[in-house]
Amino acid sequence: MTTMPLTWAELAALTDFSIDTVHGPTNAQARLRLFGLPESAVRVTLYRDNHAWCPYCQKIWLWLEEKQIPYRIEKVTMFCYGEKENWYKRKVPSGMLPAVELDGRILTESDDILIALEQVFGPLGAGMKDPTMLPLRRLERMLFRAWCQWLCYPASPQREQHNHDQFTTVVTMVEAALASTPGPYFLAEFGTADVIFTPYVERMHASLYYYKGYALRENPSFAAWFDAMESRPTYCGTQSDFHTHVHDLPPQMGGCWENGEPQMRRNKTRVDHGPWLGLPDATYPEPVTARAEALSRVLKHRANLVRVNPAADPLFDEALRCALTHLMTDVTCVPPAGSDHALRYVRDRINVPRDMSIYAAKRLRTSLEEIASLAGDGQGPPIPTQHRRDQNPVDFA
Ligand SMILES: N[C@@H](CCC(=O)N[C@@H](CS)C(=O)NCC(=O)O)C(=O)O
Repeated sequence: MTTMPLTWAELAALTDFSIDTVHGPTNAQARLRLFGLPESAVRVTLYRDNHAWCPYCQKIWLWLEEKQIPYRIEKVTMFCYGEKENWYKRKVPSGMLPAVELDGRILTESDDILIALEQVFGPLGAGMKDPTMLPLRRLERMLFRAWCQWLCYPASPQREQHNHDQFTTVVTMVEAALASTPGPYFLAEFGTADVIFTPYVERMHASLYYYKGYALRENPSFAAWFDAMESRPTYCGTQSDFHTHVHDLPPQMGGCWENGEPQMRRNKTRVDHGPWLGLPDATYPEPVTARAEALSRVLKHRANLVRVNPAADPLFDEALRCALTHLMTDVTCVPPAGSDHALRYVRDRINVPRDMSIYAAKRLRTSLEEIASLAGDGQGPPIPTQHRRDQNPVDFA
């Protein structure tokens, strides 16, 4: 017997997921954040990328969320994804992100932005210029350089080993810094030091797992730090997943180089094809709302998803309903022949946290893959590595 997928109306009846984007938990969809205050309290506008991917933007974003400073968000396209908006180029001629407008004054450069915000709103734990911060800021840059050196250049086997050793030497220094304080954070209390390490440590974790077979989170002090960060709803609201990072990094970094080792190959297969639940990109318990969130986000963008998909609209519409039926009910319905590519096209283009949170994305990727596998093993068009115009935000405006 063939099971029919639910209709769109039946699917819509299965989710009442909603969050208060303005006053509720940290989220990538908000255009305004008030934390219970009136709109008249807003003195800050954060200009950040549409994809909620830019690491320097994440730094400012997380800081504002932790300090609960009311702010507006204006989203701008990064060069890799599409055309930079003219209104933004008039404000910031370089087009670089992030920028902040503070009481009408435009600020750029994430470190300078943090310093200016601290002057007005006070520091978050130890401030940017605190003597305890300066060695940590230098250490973060050292780790960043060792990571780039390993990830972003092709290397002979000897050079690869050298780059690995250089990176793990700096990791040992970071481990020592983390272990030297009483709690899991970089200083005695959570603060700006943790915010500064967050964006690139998250990207290192993802990229080294996938391109080098190296698990940053298996270092004990890093493990405790990641666990502590994941206990903060602010961080979880900004957190991306391995799949998003590893495919967003190559155009941004000018290339990421695989080392071809067996562990690397296993990790790569896992990130690209699943299972996604259980990957170490998130280890906190799955929220009970994950599936309902994924469904509600697809419903919101359903017409655009169908329009941009390379497959014929009616075919993809039915296949997508099969995947969503599986997502919500665990019932398996066979999608139309030829829809395997179309479902995997979406599986590969869910962007965390832009589209949905990490567990919602894991659930949706799982159902898309499960249903696609019933139609065949056809993959979607490859994810580009020179740009990500396949993620152009104008398609979802
Ligand atoms: N030093 C700057 C670096 C900012 C930066 O490199 N931003 C990148 C994004 S991560 C950018 O805006 N690139 C232009 C673009 O991609 O459109 C800072 O700390 O703010």
